Amino acid sequence: MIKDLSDIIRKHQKTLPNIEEMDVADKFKEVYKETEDGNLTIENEMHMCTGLRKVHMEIANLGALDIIHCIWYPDPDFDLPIFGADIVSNRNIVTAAITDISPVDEEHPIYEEIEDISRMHSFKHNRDIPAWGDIFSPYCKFARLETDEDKSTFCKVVDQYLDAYVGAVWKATIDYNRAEHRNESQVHYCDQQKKNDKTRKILTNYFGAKWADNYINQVLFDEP
Ligand code: BLA
Repeated sequence: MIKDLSDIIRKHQKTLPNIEEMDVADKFKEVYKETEDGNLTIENEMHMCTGLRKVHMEIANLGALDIIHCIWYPDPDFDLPIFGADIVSNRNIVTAAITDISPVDEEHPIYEEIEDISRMHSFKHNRDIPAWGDIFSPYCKFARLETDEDKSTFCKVVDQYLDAYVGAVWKATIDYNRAEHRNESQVHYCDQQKKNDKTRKILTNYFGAKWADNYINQVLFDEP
């Protein structure tokens, strides 16, 4: 599942306008640690392109957990929402699979497109979005995936959301009028994501509070 999803994300990444690799600070690019729970690894890939300030995918293996975290953060000068996905798999059971195209402004034409995609796909075990998740759109998918069918459906949703999203990136033009507002919304998105205690807890458990704090603020949810 992790392999399938990272392949899908990379496939779309390649089609972004003027995509180029970004430097990741050495201390965060590849993190390895040996523990009683086995070897921990975190790998980060970052790109930027016209319209997006940061195209980030992280693949982590922390004890029994396999994780993909992916956020495509727009440049606030462009009229674009935020793409995000997070998959947490515990020994082959995907306990959390979430993907969304999250708004940073009042409206965006992409929502007509993803409303249709969203309606076509459903899961056996939807999960409740936590209180901090008011940043997500009505088309946010959040489920526990137990069957191969559900896993395949989730991959399709990510594939189709990214297809729509890449289309929106190509169409996006610079417009400064709402840039300040979109900037604030993106800061709010990051602030809310930082309220997810589950991310902080696992990183703190393995790497300590200071490292976790730096990693969350500088790598996962850095502000524009
Ligand atoms: C949940 N995220 C989780 C969980 C863990 C992590 C362990 C709990 C799994 C579960 O409830 O079954 C951990 N996620 C991580 C870690 C990293 C990570 C350690 O990416 C990186 C090293 N989280 C995101 C993004 C979204 C997101 C981009 O990083 C959404 C676009 C959402 N993760 C998200 C949500 C939950 C979650 C909504 C459920 C939280 C809850 O139920 O309280």
